[in-house]
Amino acid sequence: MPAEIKRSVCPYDCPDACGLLVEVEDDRAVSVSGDPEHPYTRGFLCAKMNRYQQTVHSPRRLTEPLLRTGAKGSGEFRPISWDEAIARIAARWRKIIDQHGAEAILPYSYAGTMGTVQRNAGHPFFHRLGASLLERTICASAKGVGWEAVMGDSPAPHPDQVYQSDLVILWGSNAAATNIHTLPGIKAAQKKGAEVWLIETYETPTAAVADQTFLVKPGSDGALALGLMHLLVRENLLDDNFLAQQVQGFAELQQQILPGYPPEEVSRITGLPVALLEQMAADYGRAAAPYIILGSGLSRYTNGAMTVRSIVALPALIGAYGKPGAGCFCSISTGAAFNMETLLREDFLTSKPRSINMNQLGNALNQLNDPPVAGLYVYHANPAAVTPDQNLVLAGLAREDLFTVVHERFMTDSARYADIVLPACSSLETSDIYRSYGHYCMQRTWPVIPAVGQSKSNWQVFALLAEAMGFDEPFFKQSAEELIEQLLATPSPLRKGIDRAALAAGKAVEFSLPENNPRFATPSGKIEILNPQLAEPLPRYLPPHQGNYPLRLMTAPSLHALNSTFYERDELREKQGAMSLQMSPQDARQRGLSAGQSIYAFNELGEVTFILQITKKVPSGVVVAEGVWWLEFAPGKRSVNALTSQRLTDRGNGSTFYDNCVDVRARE
Ligand SMILES: Nc1nc2c(c(=O)[nH]1)N[C@H]1C(S)=C(S)[C@@H](COP(=O)(O)OP(=O)(O)OC[C@H]3O[C@@H](n4cnc5c(=O)[nH]c(N)nc54)[C@H](O)[C@@H]3O)O[C@H]1N2
Ligand SMILES: Nc1nc2c(c(=O)[nH]1)N[C@H]1C(S)=C(S)[C@@H](COP(=O)(O)OP(=O)(O)OC[C@H]3O[C@@H](n4cnc5c(=O)[nH]c(N)nc54)[C@H](O)[C@@H]3O)O[C@H]1N2
Ligand code: SF4
Ligand SMILES: [Mo]
Repeated sequence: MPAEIKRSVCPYDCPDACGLLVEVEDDRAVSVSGDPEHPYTRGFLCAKMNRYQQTVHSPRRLTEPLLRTGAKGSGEFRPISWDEAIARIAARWRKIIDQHGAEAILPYSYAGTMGTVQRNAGHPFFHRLGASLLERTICASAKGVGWEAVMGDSPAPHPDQVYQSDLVILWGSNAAATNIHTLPGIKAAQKKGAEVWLIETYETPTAAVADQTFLVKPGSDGALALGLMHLLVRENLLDDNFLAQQVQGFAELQQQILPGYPPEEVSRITGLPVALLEQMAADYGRAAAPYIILGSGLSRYTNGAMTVRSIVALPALIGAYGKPGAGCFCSISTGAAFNMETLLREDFLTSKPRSINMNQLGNALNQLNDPPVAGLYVYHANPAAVTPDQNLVLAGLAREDLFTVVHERFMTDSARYADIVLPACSSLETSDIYRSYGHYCMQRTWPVIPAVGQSKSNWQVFALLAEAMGFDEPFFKQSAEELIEQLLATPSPLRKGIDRAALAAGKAVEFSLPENNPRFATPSGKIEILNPQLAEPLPRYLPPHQGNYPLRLMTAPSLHALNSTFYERDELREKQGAMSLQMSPQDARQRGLSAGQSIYAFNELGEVTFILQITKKVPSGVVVAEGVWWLEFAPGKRSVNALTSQRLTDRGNGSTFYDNCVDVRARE
């Protein structure tokens, strides 16, 4: 058969949601490239996805259901049929329900695929079952509540607006790794004369794009924002009209920031010299259209929601909100595009089951009683690697009395602990509908190749499980396509006027941008610097967690992986080199350590072996572990999350991956 080019979407948890062109020959994907007709990603892909076919047709793909034959974690299994796998799961779940009730079963999923239907396929099933609910707050929930505290439901600007900015501030965003499609707009603005700043805790690859990089002490950005506000007041750089008409509570804030955040104090907290703070405030205050692109890393701290809230309030002082190319870009929320109840089916719940925070899986598996977690069903997530407090998570997964099912494309750290492993389809083998959290497009997909081996999609597996559990609602008998049609049949203001023919042809189409009327979607209609509904009505600086170890650990994303995804690819792993810990020359010297040496980082939670990388890009007092490595490729028995804690954020119940301290020693 001659090769054919088919459209698809990158399914991964990345704001860009790139349009793909997949070259298919003899039912195999032979090459993957960017779709030049995508309105935002415009034809280029990141290095990870350029060879997506190597993931899809990897010799590591799981192709048949497996039953555990060895110890948990050993990875020893034998193949079984789908019929046997489903029958075993249903029989064991019935036993668990008889003994403990359905709440003893816990689903664990996150964002292996971002497709609306496949991502949420388990919700109706587990609601109907009465299983424990999972609070899915591992990623950016503190950022969300931080934005909402000030801006309510106000939508984010169109990401192309950056082009109109004259001062772009990448505030805790490693866009070169995690959001590369913002870079063309930023570079175009720069070419027209815009200045680009990066505010970070170490020099990430994105520093190469920035005109100035400001390295702050981890967790101190809230103080930086409040300190800049203090200086804007002092230097009389405020937009008084805007403050009077569009902002609630500036007078109250002013009373607090004048005594509370003088530059000397902010310099002590952030580590930035006073003169630099003064320069930043002056440049920011005088810019015509300053635009903040806010990453989520700085929200993954015990003060994360308050930090975001303080930063989001800053542009209000100079009237930047509402100006083209100015303001703050947090994240795009287009959830209203579909009636999600059609899919989530909360009406299937007959009681209110307990809710378990996914960041605290370790506690849940080891400490819960009445009932205990007796059954765990993991799909499109890799909790053994990505969840904090890995030692506790692995101890839980090793429990002989825990029945674990993992639906996966690869033999991940989590799959190794399963009693039954089910093979999962890749996104090229399924139908779905995608939105993005970085731009305003949606796109529909159909399978472009047949399922690899005996793999099945999330939706298909839940249909089988529903049948085996005797759920006879017609809902569970639909196909994914039928559900997509239903989602599309319900109108939504966001989808009004979209190009239906293009959507049906598999192209990405752009939503009509929400109208800002009233201007700010808050209870007062104004930007709420003072939010009377919160226990803390005004932003203030909260310090991050104070650990008993001297080095702050940055658990940052890798350029060549996406969370624990892409470790199946030898060439991408090789580009990362070894699982390393980056340290400043000064901290290495102090400990008598040298580059390339096997070292271990440790704290009260555990210890992790890394290969030491010494670099001036990391300041003293900070160490950096990029990537969430599979244990199979780790130099020791644990990976980075054995050092991260289950503590939650100040608001939003989010993860605190960046808010941990360690020390480092040479491995004897
Ligand atoms: N290549 C690649 N792309 C990815 C991912 C990946 O793993 N790899 N992950 C995907 C996912 S799930 C998400 S949520 C996003 C992640 O992207 P983001 O949501 O932006 O989050 P991070 O990249 O974790 O954090 C951004 C930056 O914040 C910095 N940072 C940490 N603490 C502080 C602080 O206190 N102050 C300041 N100013 N900066 C700080 C970190 O060093 C990091 O470079 O990216 C997605 N895209
Ligand atoms: N140290 C550290 N820890 C982190 C982070 C970090 O930056 N550093 N990032 C955190 C963040 S922001 C997030 S969002 C979480 C992400 O955590 P997860 O959502 O668990 O992300 P992944 O590690 O990418 O694992 C997704 C898995 O889903 C599988 N998969 C893909 N498609 C499908 C499918 O269609 N069906 C099924 N059944 N499986 C599929 C993939 O093979 C992959 O193993 O990790 C968090 N953990
Ligand atoms: S990971 Fe992100 S940048 Fe890379 S192809 Fe997917 S959506 Fe695009
Ligand atoms: Mo994430």
